[in-house]
Amino acid sequence: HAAEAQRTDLMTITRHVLNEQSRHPESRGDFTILLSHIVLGCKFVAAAVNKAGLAKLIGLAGETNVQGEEQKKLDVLSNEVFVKALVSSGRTCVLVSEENEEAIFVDPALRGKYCVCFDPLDGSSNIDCGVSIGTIFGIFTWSKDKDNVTLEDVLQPGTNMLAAGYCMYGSSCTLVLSTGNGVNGFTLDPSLGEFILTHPNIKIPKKGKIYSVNEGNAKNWDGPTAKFVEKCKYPEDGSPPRSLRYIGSMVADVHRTLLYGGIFLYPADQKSPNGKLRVLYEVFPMSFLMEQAGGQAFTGKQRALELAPAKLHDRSPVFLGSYDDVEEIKALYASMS
Ligand code: AHM
Ligand code: MG
Repeated sequence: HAAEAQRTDLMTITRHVLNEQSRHPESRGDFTILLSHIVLGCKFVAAAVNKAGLAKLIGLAGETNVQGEEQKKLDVLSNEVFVKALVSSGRTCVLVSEENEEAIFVDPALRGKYCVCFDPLDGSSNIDCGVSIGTIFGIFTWSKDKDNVTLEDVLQPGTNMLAAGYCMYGSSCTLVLSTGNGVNGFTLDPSLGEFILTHPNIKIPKKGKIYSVNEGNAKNWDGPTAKFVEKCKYPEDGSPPRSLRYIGSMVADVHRTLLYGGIFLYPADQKSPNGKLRVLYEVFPMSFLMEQAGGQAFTGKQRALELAPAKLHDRSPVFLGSYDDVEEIKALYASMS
C-alpha cells in the first residue's frame, strides 16, 4: 500500500522554498539562505525547549525586557541564537526583536537586503509548565540599499511584507511559512533534523466553531468585543454556542485557529487601549498568514496589514481567523462605533 510504504521522496523546507524560487528566475537564492538560518534558530530553540527542565535552563535570568516583564533565561538564549544566525546569514540589514528595545543594524560588511522582525520565544509565561510556545517572524526588504538603511526600512505597513511564519514548540515542532503564495506547514523530523512538508497549502475553514480570547479582561472590553463574545455563548440565530479555547500562547492559539477554524482575539480594553500584541512581530506575521490561508485580520478599525507602525514596539488590537467570523466582528464595529 503506497500510503504505508516508507516515504523516500522527502519535501524538506529548503527544497520547497527552492521550488518556489524557481518561479522567479531573477532570484539568487538569498531568501533560501536567509530561511535556512531562521530554520537553524528554530531547531536550536526546539532542542533547548525540550531539554529546558533537564538542563536547568528555566527560571529567571534576572533581566527585564522592553515591556518591563521579567525575562526567562530561555528567552535570552533564543534571542541570542536568532540574532547571531540572522546576522551571520549575510542577508539581513535590520533586525527587530521583542527582546531588544532598539533595532539592530547589521554591520555594513555583512548586510543583505532583508529586514527581519521577530519574537524569538513568544508565550514565555508558558515555559515553566511545559505548554506550547513559539517563534514568530516577518520579513521585509530594504527600500534603498545597504548604505541607506534606516528605521523606516522596518516601519513599513504589513502589506509590504514579503514572507512570514512561526515555529511552534509543541507536542511536535511545526514551522508554518508563507512567502506570499499560500501557507505551508512543516514538521521537524527529529531523526533527520529536517522540517518536512506535512501541511501543504493550508486553508482556514471559512467559518469556525471556536473563539479564543482572554475572558478575564471582559470587564474592560469595548461594546463590539463584548457583544461578539456574548453572541459566541448565546447565539441569536439558533446555532449552537461556540467552544472557547485559550492557551495564552499566540503561536499555539493561532495555529489551532488556522487548522480548525474560528477566531482569535486580543482586543483593546480600557487598561490597554492598543491591546497587548506587538504590530511588527506578532500582529503582522499572523495577519499575513491568515490572509494567505483565506482568512482575515482586523484591528477594530481597519485591515491589520494596513497599519503603519510609528515605533518598533507599537501594539494593536487584533481579531483574526476564519473569513466569516472576522466579517461578524467587522459588522459589529461598523454598527456599534
Ligand atoms: P509575550 O510576548 O510576553 O510572551 O506575550 C505575548 C503573549 C501571546 O503569546 C499571547 O497571545 C498573549 O501574550 C496572552 O496574553 P494574556 O496573558 O494577557 O492573555
Ligand atoms: Mg514574547
